[in-house]
Amino acid sequence: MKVAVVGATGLVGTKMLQVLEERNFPVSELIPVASEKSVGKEVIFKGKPYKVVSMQDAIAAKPQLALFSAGGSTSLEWAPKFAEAGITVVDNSSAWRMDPTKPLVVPEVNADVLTPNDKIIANPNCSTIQMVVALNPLHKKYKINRVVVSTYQSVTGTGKKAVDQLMGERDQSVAGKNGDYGMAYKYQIDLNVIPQIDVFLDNGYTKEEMKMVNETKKIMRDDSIRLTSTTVRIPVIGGHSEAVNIEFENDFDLNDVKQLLAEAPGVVLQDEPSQQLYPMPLWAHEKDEVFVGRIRRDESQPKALNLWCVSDNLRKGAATNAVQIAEYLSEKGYLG
Ligand code: 2RA
Repeated sequence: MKVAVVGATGLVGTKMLQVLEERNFPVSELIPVASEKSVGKEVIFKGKPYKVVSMQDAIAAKPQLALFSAGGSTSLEWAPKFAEAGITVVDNSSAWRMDPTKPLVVPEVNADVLTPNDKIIANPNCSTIQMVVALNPLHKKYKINRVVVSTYQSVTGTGKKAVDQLMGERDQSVAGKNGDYGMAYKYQIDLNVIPQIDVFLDNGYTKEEMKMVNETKKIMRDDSIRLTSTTVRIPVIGGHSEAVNIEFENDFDLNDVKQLLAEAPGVVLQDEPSQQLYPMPLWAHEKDEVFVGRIRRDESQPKALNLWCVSDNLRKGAATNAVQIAEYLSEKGYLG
C-alpha cells in the first residue's frame, strides 16, 4: 500500500520509517512529506532513496495511510484535508487526542474502538502510552481507584534540538569542547533535572501532566480513575521511566500481579531485585515493549502497590504505537 509519512525528517518521523521497515509493513510506495524547506531532500527507506514532497503533492499521490508527526497546528490544518481525500491519518500530535469524535488508541488496550469510518486516529502522548500498557491488565482484574505517577523523561521527547543541547553540554563538561548548540530548554539539562515538561496551566500542572490524567481516562474508558502526575525531564536519551503508585478497589495478590504483567501484551517483566534486575532506559532503548519491575506493596496504604516502568518513547511512545495502529487497521481491512 501507498504510505505517507508526514514529518519524515524529524526524530519521530525517522523512527516511523525505521519501524515500518523493521516490522515489514506492506509499503508498496513511500511518500515522505516535510516542511517546505525540506522538500526535495532524500530519505532512505529499505535501502532506496525517496524524495521529500509537499503536503499537496502527498494528497495528490493518494496514499491509503498517512502517519503524521508534524506538530499540532500542522495536523489541525492538514489531517482533515487528507481525511477528506479518503486517506486514513494516524496522528502523533496532541491536536485530536481529546476530541470526542476521534479515537485515541493504544492497541494493547483499546484497538477495538476502531471502525472503518475512522479517518483521523490519535496516537497518545508517550508518557501515557507506556503507563496504560502496564495499568490495563491490573485494572481489568483489580479495578484501579487512583494512580500517583512521577516521570523521568528522555530529552528525545522534545526533539533533535534537545538531544543536541544535552550532547553539546556534555561535550563541554567532559571534553572541555566549546561546541555550538542551541538551547531547547530554558536551563542546562546535563547534570540537571527539570521539573517542567510543556507549558504550565492555570491549575499549576503542566500540559504534559494533564495529558497523562485525561488521556488515561479516555484510553482506558473509565472516568472514575483518579490520577495525579509530576512530569520531569532528565538527561537521558534511551526512554522514559515512570514511578507509578496504584491504589486498587480490591485487594490483590502480589504474585498474581507479576503473573498478569508477565503475560500482558506489550509488557516485559524485569523484576529480580536479588539480581539487581529492573528496567532502565539503557536497556529499553530501541525496543518496542514496556518494561516493568520494582513491583512491591505500598506498605503505607492498603490495596496499593508501587511499580517502575520504562519504554523507548520514540518507539512504543510514538512510532511503534502508530505503526501498530496501522497494522490493526490493515488486518481488519479498514485501509481503503
Ligand atoms: C515529551 N511527551 O517527552 C513529550 C513528547 N511527546 O516531551
